[in-house]
Amino acid sequence: MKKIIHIDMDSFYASVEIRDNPSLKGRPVGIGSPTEKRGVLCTANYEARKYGVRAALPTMYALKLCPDLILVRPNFDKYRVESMRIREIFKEYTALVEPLSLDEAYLDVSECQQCDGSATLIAKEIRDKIFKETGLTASAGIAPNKFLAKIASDWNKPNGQFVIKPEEVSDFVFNLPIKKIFGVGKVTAAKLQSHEFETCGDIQKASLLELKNIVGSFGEKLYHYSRGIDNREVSASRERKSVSVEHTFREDICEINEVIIKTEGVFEELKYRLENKDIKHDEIKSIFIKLKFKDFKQTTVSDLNSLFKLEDFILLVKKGFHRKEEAIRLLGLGVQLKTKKKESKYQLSFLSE
Ligand code: TTP
Ligand code: MG
Repeated sequence: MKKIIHIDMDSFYASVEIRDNPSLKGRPVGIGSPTEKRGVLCTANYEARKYGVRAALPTMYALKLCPDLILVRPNFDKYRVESMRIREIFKEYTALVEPLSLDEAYLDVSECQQCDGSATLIAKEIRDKIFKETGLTASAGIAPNKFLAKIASDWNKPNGQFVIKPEEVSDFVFNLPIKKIFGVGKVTAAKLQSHEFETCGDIQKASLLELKNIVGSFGEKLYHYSRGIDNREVSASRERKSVSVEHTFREDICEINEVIIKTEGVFEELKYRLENKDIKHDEIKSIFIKLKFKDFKQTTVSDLNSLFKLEDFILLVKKGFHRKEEAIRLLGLGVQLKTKKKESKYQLSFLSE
């Protein structure tokens, strides 16, 4: 049985800005670009969230919800520095650290001897150290696998932690709403709800085949997650090959101009995602787009000569759209990353001769 900790910083970008400008404390703060640039928010502090302000919301709309919102431009270099500091703390406990973004990571502490081997105490100690060294708060989830640890870190947020012991897993998942499962967005949730699946307990009653018929290949993960099973390892050196953002629309879009407007929004999100994963533009090999048409057929377009620019994405989107001239239900934008060259065995043996 493994001991996995998932750590996630609280309202990360906003907390860094408030720490550095204490006059913002206690006031609603959003991090994002100004309204005139069609900006969207990267995040908001918990004061702003009371008004419904949250990440990915257009800034203009956020200001309508909360007219007193203080807008601060993101400063990614600062967030990177803090991210490095927290990763150094994680490494004091285990080498098995898998960062998911600047502000979150999985830690496998199964072999860690500190705190008498108690993952609960290790998580508490890590959160205390983070606060002492950075002045920022973090939340943690402690569980026998990644799937449960990630859900648990959200359970007592902000500045809290939650433990799911192995013997508590089956009770915990039984009442867990399907929306808490990573990968179940609005569309998948609606499909499952139309079959009266609301909780993991409901899903446990379905066969694997039944789930596959409803949600396709995701059915297999759903089958296992709903039982609290997840055998994924915490991998310290996973190399990412691509990053993408996809949007499924509530209603199919048939106008190319409307598709272009949507492209702008998805592009903004992709930009944030790359920043958050600390991926620089010179690590990008190529860009691509994906369209799914109303008949669920899909097409992808990529061009090695395209650059990471909105205009280039729009050109690819137009090309894909004209392949079928049909309404689309999903738009995805992404980048392929250059692979890091591994030291070849040949070179090593040459050096040792
Ligand atoms: P999150 O951990 O999802 O959010 P958060 O840390 O701001 O708030 P909390 O964990 O307390 O709920 O994301 C971490 C950072 O990533 C966030 O501070 C800003 C950035 N981000 C974006 O830029 N765009 C987004 O859509 C999201 C969700 C996050
Ligand atoms: Mg966070």
